[in-house]
Amino acid sequence: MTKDVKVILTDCTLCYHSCGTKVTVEDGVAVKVEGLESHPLNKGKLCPKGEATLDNIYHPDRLKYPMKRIDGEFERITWDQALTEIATKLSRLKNEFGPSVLGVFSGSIGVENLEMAGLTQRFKAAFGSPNFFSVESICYRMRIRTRQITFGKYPTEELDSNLYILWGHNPDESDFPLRLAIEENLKKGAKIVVIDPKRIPLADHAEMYLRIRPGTDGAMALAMIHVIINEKLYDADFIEKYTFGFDKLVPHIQPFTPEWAEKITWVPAQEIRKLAHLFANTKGASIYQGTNTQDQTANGTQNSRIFSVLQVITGNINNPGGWTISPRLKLGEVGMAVEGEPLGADQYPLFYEVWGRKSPYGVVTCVPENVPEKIKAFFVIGGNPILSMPDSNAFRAAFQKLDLLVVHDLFMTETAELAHYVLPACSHLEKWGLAYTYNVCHCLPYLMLRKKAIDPFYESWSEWKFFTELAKKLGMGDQFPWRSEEELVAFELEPTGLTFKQLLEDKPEGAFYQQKQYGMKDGKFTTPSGKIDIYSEALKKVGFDPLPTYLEPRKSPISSPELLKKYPLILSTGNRTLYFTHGQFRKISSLKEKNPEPKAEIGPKTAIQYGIKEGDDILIETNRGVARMRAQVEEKVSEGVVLVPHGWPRESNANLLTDTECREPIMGYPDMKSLLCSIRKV
Ligand SMILES: Nc1nc2c(c(=O)[nH]1)N[C@H]1C(S)=C(S)[C@@H](COP(=O)(O)OP(=O)(O)OC[C@H]3O[C@@H](n4cnc5c(=O)[nH]c(N)nc54)[C@H](O)[C@@H]3O)O[C@H]1N2
Ligand SMILES: Nc1nc2c(c(=O)[nH]1)N[C@H]1C(S)=C(S)[C@@H](COP(=O)(O)OP(=O)(O)OC[C@H]3O[C@@H](n4cnc5c(=O)[nH]c(N)nc54)[C@H](O)[C@@H]3O)O[C@H]1N2
Ligand code: SF4
Ligand SMILES: [Mo]
Repeated sequence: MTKDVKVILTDCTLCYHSCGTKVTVEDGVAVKVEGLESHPLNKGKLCPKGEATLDNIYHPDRLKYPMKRIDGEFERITWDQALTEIATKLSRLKNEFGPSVLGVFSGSIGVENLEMAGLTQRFKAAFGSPNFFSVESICYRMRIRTRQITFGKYPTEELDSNLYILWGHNPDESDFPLRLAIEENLKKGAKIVVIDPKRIPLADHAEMYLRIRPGTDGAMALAMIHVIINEKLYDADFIEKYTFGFDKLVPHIQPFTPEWAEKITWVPAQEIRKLAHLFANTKGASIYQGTNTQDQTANGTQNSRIFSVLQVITGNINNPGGWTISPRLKLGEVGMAVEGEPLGADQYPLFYEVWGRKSPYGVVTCVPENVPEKIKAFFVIGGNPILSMPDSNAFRAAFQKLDLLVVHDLFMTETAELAHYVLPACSHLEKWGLAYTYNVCHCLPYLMLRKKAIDPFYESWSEWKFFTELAKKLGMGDQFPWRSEEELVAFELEPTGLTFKQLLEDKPEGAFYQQKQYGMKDGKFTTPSGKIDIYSEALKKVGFDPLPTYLEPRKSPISSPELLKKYPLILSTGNRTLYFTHGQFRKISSLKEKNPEPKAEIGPKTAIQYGIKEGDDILIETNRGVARMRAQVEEKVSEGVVLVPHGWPRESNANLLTDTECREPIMGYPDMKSLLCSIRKV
């Protein structure tokens, strides 16, 4: 008999980049996943994770059935039993304590997974709770917010540039599409600068490599502004036409000299001057701010402000290779508004609201301290907060106090192990969705249908099916009106003018939904001043400096000399590896072989000082806890600094070392990049 063979064009969601793929399906079984040549991000290539897609999708450890934890053991139950019991418990909690006792969390796979994030958010709103959390309150949203405050809109760096300032960003590990683009642009004469405590591979191609002390990037960037202003390297015409507050910036910046910055950052003043010249004299230059590196430190919001001001005063806005404001993609809104404010909104008002524009996100670092008083039930949809959120012990203790913890995932994660109910989720090949590369991926306005290529694995359900069926049990089925996943996606597409059918039949490979435009058009910005706010009333209103400033990390050689006696080394956590996404894929042998163990990287002198050799098992300790890893002694790593990866299980979990209470003051992000630690051989 001949086989039924189909080739389906869709995207990869094994990390947030959403590369284009071709999936070959034979008699209902996916047998091959390749890169899609016509896709503008990955141009036919796949990273090792993407190549291992089928090992993940068909992994024997995938969750097959709904399960309930009874006396510490998981037992298989039916979906109907799970949903009935969850609904009964939720209703009881709501009657007794009100709807905001429910908190929901969606993970990093959800940021660009519109259906997952949207439906999770919708569910809590239909239930009546404002408490939606996601990785957005530890990653990336801070920069979106800050750029919105500054520009009214959200400009992003492009894939192509004339000067790539890799500021705490290592594309070889974390940004496959950008790495491919840099390769091409290097051939055309593009330049690179690397600012990093580790000499990353691209430093070998760089004009300059600056070895910075973690957490001090803001100080260096301020000194660059100092040089650009005082040596008159700025774009006076651009500043005059499009900005507000430059006159206030000039006196404000005077104390922040390169010599001041050298003492703080360990980067020589002369190098800072040189970089300021290179940056100001290159048209089409961009700062590629580490995707979370600059957020997860005490100066996070201000770092994003300083980078914005650097782009602005050099006129690197809306020009090819600079930061560009993409056309906004309007989609049908799956999320819903709800009364009340999420946890953290009062403490971190700018994260929640700016100029009356509210965001649905609560501040996740506030969760542990509010369980069980305010939060008694919690849903985790596509995330693993026990490994990924700061201070795992605090999250674990909090989750153990919940009346109800529900996890919807493909695998039994460390978070799922604590759950009352674990529910099997469909992978991206088993459900319909909408893929877009807009937010994270360097302003490429590209849209594609994420296609259901194969049937769901055993009894796994999509987010649409799970929330729709649970809503029915709770008597709020009318709030989930879509009768199928396809209908939901068609609803999302409505405002774009593209239809489901068009994307399926005419544009299976995806399409640019709008063309990018350079230039300043009418030159108006949707800020209160109508210009780009170098001086920000929005920041002033909530009690912070309206001009860019620097705040030393709370745990550092300068700000906490007492703590330094016990913890003399600087700790930065969460450097990415190409082979894993956060806590995922540790069971896929082709990937695990490439990166078999968690490695703490230290410089050779630091190793000698602590009597540690390459390959030794070591303990890393902070004031919050201890983690065990293998020592990797590397000349590439700055002395006095310890770099550890996150996402490893059990005793190697880097978030045993981090702290929910060590928060950035404006938006509440945890410090994961500039802590203090000690190390010792086991
Ligand atoms: N393969 C893979 N790709 C991923 C992910 C993944 O888990 N796996 N995760 C995705 C997600 S959600 C995110 S947020 C991004 C993260 O992306 P990024 O935040 O850009 O992380 P990295 O690319 O690992 O780069 C971090 C670099 O910053 C350096 N660094 C550490 N501390 C500091 C500091 O204080 N200052 C400076 N200047 N440099 C510092 C490190 O040495 C490292 O080279 O990656 C995304 N891509
Ligand atoms: N110390 C330290 N910690 C960090 C960081 C750091 O730099 N340092 N980085 C942080 C950052 S930037 C981020 S974004 C977070 C990420 O944090 P998380 O998003 O919590 O991390 P993941 O391990 O990727 O969890 C995603 C889960 O979703 C599941 N999943 C995959 N696809 C689907 C699906 O379609 N449906 C459902 N329901 N589930 C699915 C996967 O199996 C996996 O268990 O980690 C953070 N943690
Ligand atoms: S970078 Fe790799 S894992 Fe991420 S979407 Fe592309 S192929 Fe998939
Ligand atoms: Mo992230």
